[in-house]
Amino acid sequence: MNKKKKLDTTLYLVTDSSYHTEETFLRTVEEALKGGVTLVQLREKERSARDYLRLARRVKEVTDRYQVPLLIDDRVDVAAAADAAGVHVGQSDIPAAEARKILGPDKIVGATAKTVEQAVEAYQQGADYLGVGAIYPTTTKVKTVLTKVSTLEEICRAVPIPVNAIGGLNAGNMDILAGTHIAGICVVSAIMKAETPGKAAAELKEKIMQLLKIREQ
Ligand code: TZP
Ligand code: MG
Repeated sequence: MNKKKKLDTTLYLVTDSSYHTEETFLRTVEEALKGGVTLVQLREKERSARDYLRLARRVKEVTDRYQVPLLIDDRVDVAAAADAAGVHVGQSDIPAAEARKILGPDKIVGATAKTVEQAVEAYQQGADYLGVGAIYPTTTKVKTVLTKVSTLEEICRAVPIPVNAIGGLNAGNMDILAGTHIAGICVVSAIMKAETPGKAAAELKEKIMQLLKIREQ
């Protein structure tokens, strides 16, 4: 039996702890959860595996209280050790198929795709959802190129799994996604850098729900 909870990627928070103390970081994640974030990815690029695991366990204590799945960026070993809900892998991480093999059928495996080919491959390898972007230039530390909204939509049509848009998105500019078949949005700075992350998350949630609802009409 597949124990995987139904995946809700509507408002997907990808974290960045670099401009926080650990306590303000954890508080920000908690405020975001209160504001309605449906999925959290812990994204750490500089930490040792041991420190990544330690932080993952602390973040999971928070996400568990809100019954929101926690995914770990890049590191399948950290995801497994922390008993996180799953992992997110990019094009330079271990392939989705290997992540699936290691974590098993009950964990969530997400993948980054910037082209239809990458999207189809990740889907065929067992990815549960895709992150596609960057839609806008981003201030978050990442090696990425811009993805056209038309490519995003082609990807949505090419795979039967949830596709999320990512990159520079905020409540004021996400209308560009109207009419596409995305399942949700991923944001980093729109929440992590917000003065009131709870309010920011609630505003983003309302906006994205509206956008998804209009499409269904
Ligand atoms: N992948 C593509 S863009 C991006 C990642 C991880 C960063 C998005 O961050 P922000 O702050 O929401 O632009
Ligand atoms: Mg990665």
